[in-house]
Amino acid sequence: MTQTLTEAEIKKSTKQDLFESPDFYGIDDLLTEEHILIRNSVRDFVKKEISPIIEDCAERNIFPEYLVPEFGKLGLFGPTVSTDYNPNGGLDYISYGLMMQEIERGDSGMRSTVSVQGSLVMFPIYTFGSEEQKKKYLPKLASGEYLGCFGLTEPNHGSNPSGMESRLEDKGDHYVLNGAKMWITNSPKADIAVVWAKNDEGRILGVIVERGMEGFSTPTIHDKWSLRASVTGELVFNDVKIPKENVLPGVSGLKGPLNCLDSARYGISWGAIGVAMDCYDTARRYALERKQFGKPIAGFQLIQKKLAEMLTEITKAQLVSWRLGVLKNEGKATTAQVSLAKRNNIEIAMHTAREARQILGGMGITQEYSIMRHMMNLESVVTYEGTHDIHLLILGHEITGIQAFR
Ligand code: TGC
Ligand code: FAD
Repeated sequence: MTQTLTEAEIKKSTKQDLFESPDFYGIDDLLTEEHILIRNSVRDFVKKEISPIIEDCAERNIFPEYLVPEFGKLGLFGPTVSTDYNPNGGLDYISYGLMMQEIERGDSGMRSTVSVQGSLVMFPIYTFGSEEQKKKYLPKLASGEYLGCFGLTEPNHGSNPSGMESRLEDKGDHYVLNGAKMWITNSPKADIAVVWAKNDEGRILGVIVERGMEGFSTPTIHDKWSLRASVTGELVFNDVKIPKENVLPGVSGLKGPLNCLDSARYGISWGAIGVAMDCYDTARRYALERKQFGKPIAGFQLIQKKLAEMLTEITKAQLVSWRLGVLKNEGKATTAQVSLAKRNNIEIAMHTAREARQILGGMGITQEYSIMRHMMNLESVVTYEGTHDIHLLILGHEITGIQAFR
């Protein structure tokens, strides 16, 4: 982790943050000095490197690719991976969550880049990969020299990945991969893809596909109104020869990709808090400055109701994600607990963004403020990594023991 702030600056910024970034229940007291240092370093980076360029990138639909090695230097990629493979690794899940919160406060698309690389590419290689695969790929992914992507969703199979049609045909010393993946974050720029496909027995395997393999292409999906600073594409496989050493040996079945999703969804629960904090902070400042009927609009009860409800929901979301982080550190977090956090925190972020936009009146729809960009981004965040309703059904299954998906 690059230390960009002095100790004195950390104390100062922490104090200011009580004002800028709500910590109404003193959650900072539950964090270690290292957590606060990490959080403030990423916050500082976002203020200096992301906030000044992000509206322009989103408007022009440009992925700021040059930031990928900077994210690597800051230690954002795979922070929970062991230091054997990631010099910036060895951190806990609270550290990871705080990083996601701060990056997504800047932009959900930037958090997407980071969480795909860490939770959906490095995590499966680290957890299910061979020693050779770990040594070959993890250090380059950690530094940002390589960018990765994760291929699960297909044109005909989104919420129901078990129906996937991509096939790995066993040819003795290698596999042949055919099929297509859709809606893949980072794909047009990725050096490698972790791809899930069925073998001859219909069992799901994970394979590492490298850019340049014959028959492999990554067309871009254009014209998104959401996550415009993140690049999204397809993965197309036409008789791609996959060496057997590129198969992840440690897992088979849907539990492979779903295990990765548990980690990424946890990070998103923190990221959504970052968005809500940014919207709340923007609305609060605006309400104190903007005057109507001879006084700041912050003095009207209806505006105070909106701000009070935002603060309440942000505080509840912070407590949920902090506790979930502790459970993850102890290896006790369940999929249903992760679903509750992802679902709840995105919902409160969407509500906070909508209310904040209203507090800004007409100004709320302009690019001068971040709120409309956040609102558009959240339409993807509420859909990917399991839709809002899929997470409700995961909770319904947990509560009743009855599966309502099929
Ligand atoms: P089901 O029968 O429930 O389970 C199949 C097998 O998987 C096991 N399992 C898990 N294992 C580990 N972790 C979990 N969270 C697990 N959940 C289930 C389960 O025990 C079983 O194992 P086995 O050994 O018996 O085979 O599966 P199902 O087919 O009924 O599906 C359940 C459902 C709908 C919840 C699941 O498929 C699901 O989560 N669907 C949503 C799909 C999704 O989230 N896609 C995300 C794609 S990646 C993405 O969006 C990245 S965006 C990144 C960014 O830009 O930030
Ligand atoms: P569908 O599955 O077709 O769902 C459509 C609607 O039907 C939803 O409202 C859903 O909740 C509902 N529905 C479906 N099944 C049921 C049911 N049983 N009961 C009730 N309602 C149901 N995927 C990857 O693999 N890798 C990536 O990197 C990635 N990045 C993405 C980036 C972006 C910007 C976006 C938008 C998506 C990304 N995805 C990625 C895909 C994402 O995970 C899927 O979009 C998501 O899982 C939903 O699948 P779908 O779009 O096919 O919708």
